[in-house]
Amino acid sequence: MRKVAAVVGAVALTLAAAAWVGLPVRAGAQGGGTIEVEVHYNGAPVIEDIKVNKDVEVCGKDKRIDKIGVGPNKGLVDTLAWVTDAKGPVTSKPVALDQKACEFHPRVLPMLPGEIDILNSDGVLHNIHTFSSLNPTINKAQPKFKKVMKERLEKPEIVRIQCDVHSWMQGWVVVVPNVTKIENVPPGKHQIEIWHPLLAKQTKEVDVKAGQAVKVAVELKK
Ligand SMILES: [Cu+2]
Repeated sequence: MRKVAAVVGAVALTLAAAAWVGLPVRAGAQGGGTIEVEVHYNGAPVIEDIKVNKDVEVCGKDKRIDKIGVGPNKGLVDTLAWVTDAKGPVTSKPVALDQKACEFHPRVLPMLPGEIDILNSDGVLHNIHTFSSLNPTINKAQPKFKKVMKERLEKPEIVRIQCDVHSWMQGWVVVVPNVTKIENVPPGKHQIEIWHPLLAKQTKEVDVKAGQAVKVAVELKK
């Protein structure tokens, strides 16, 4: 069970490597409490090994995709948690989604509504393709010389993203509605949502007390 440093509206990334960067912290939430979320998965990890048939020099010959990644103490990787009712400013710094060695980094990216920079660190052709219902679809080639594509995602939504050139490339951009850090939550009852791309989302009610930390342990299931 990994602790999740959270952000709201955002996040509790259990994936240590996927640091949560670029979000401004909500101002004026003094006297708030903290929510610590531990997300477990008791099933076996789901790993897919893929033979690469394209751009092998850049992508590598094999890909190992952690579809359901489980770390020490059954900590679930690629999980986000957010407070559903917190309000925050609507502006944010752009976040970056990189394509490196023909994988999305990070695989699960939280962001506030606004701008996203889609990077191509590979020097090969990628084709960004998003699947969403509230935000317009993005379906654009990103040639090898195009290092950055600036796009906008304005509506809170979970957006699946794939590359149409490399079939194994899949990621998620989670547009969250607000930016209260989970550690600056106003006292009172709040609902948090805990999400993983391939498991059933859970909702929990949390009672936050000023100056205190509430621990929430969650087990996600298929
Ligand atoms: Cu690609």
